[in-house]
Amino acid sequence: MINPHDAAQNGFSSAPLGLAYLAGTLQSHGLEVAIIDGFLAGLKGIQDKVREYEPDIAGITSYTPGFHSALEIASWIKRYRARTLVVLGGPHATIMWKQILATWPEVDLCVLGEGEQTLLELAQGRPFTDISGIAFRDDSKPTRSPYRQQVENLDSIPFPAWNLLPLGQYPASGLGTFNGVNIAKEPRIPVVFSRGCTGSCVFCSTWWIWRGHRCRSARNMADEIELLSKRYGVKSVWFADDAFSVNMDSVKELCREIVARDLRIAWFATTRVDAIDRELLLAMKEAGCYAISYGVETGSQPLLDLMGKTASVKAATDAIVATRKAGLRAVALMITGNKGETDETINQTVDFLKEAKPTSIGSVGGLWLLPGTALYQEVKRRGLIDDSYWLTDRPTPVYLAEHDAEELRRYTFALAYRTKVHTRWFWLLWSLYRMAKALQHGARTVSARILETTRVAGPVHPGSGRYHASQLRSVWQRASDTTGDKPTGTA
Ligand code: B12
Ligand code: SF4
Repeated sequence: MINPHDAAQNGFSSAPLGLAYLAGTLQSHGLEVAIIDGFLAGLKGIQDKVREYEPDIAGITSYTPGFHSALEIASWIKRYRARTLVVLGGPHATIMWKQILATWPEVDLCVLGEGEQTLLELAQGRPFTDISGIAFRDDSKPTRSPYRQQVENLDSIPFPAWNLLPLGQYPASGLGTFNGVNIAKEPRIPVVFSRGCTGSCVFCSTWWIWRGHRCRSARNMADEIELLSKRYGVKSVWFADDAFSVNMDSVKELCREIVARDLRIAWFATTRVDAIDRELLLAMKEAGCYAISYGVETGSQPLLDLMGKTASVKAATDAIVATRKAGLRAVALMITGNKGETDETINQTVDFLKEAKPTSIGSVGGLWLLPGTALYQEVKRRGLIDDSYWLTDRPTPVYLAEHDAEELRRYTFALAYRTKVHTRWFWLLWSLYRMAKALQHGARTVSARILETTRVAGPVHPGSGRYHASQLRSVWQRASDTTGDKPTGTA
């Protein structure tokens, strides 16, 4: 199982949880498996390990950003050992399987969505035609089997194969001591309590992997944390769920389990603003939670509605204020340059930030266009992009149909400094001033300085990370549609 070498976000990556889950299932059936994490090993390290293992199957994770590094590994493996079955899984393979199989012969097969059972059947040597949830070539034509039913009871999935990863080598993230844990020193390890989300925001592709929302039992989750803590000495944990607390009662029960078992961990989670209340916040704090990231996106209600985000600005304000009052850090994940964004909506967002006062802001500086999303489909229908974009290794495109790069920079600046959007003249003068200052002090550019202020400690999802000016240089073009299927789960 291979995590590509280009897997980091702002230089940070956590242990590859999805691959650990897949390996856990294979291991529990007595199959031999290894995980190679390119984040730790780099491309050369991946190649050395593949030479050492001579695998029958090489499974590679593919996100849309960084997809071409997964391909780079696939083609090297095929050149090195042609009879290794090269399998891609993860979001990009799930959505773009048709294009992938039509274009890159080095990929033998794509696994669609949840992967444990599918990969197990592949590894057990079942014929492709008997396995649901895969895409392959039938007489050189890309085809797929029926989608696989999601695992109904998440507790039935074996725990991730943590024995295959050097957990102590993963980075710590954040600052401070919580529940007796110095999070700046302890490697932060991901877990998931639930899979999927109840929402269907127009820019998000999570539905493709998980469809609806499912939750583990509190006892099963606490068992895993206990194992991580007692066997591997893990103290800092990240709940990598898309929407951690959608099932609030289950989370309360989990918190009780953590306290009752005296599991001394410090942890944080990401959730929806409408999935929190005071009682839950207090329970989370008592169980060692120190921060919550909320997918707020904007402080403009009409924009939220356009995004298909079934949450209100008021709920976001209430959630953030209550989180701070409960003594937890509140991170607001924001997106600038949404559909319908104007100076006015940015100013509304600034007002929201001033009122709610989140501890920090996570902002990507633009709205990413990811295949499979309703937004992507719309932009495609308007002829502004097409699937041939993904044949190249250009950066993930940003939605620029309504705003140019300069405007996005102004917006990002306004959010970072929580100040009203300035006129273009002010912006120009300010930029010149900063440029002169920057030249005075050496090499760093004005924009780099501005953009640094938008960073927050740790990964924030979705639509998070650092904004690169190059990502705004998206190239729109026309061509044919090669996407696998229509998104039925997105708004
Ligand atoms: C942890 C995480 C990260 C971590 C570590 C990633 C890692 N290698 O493990 C870090 C912080 C590095 C990261 C970075 C980014 N991430 Co991220 N991340 C997540 C997050 C929160 C959890 C992933 C996880 O562990 N899930 C739980 C496990 C069980 O699921 P899984 O990984 O999807 O794996 C299952 C299936 O997908 C499948 N599968 C996956 N890989 C494979 C491989 C094979 C061979 C097979 C058979 C099956 C298979 O089987 C697994 C088990 O069922 C998800 C959201 C989510 N909740 O899933 C976003 C998510 C994956 N990230 C996303 C994005 C956009 C990013 C960034 C671009 C963010 C940014 N702005 O920089 C970067 C991209 C970095 C890069 N170049 O690859 C998107 C991906 C969208 C897309 N279309 O690609 C997601 C879905 C968030 C979202 N809702 O939009 N991320
Ligand atoms: S953006 Fe967040 S709330 Fe919306 S569908 Fe994705 S995970 Fe759910």
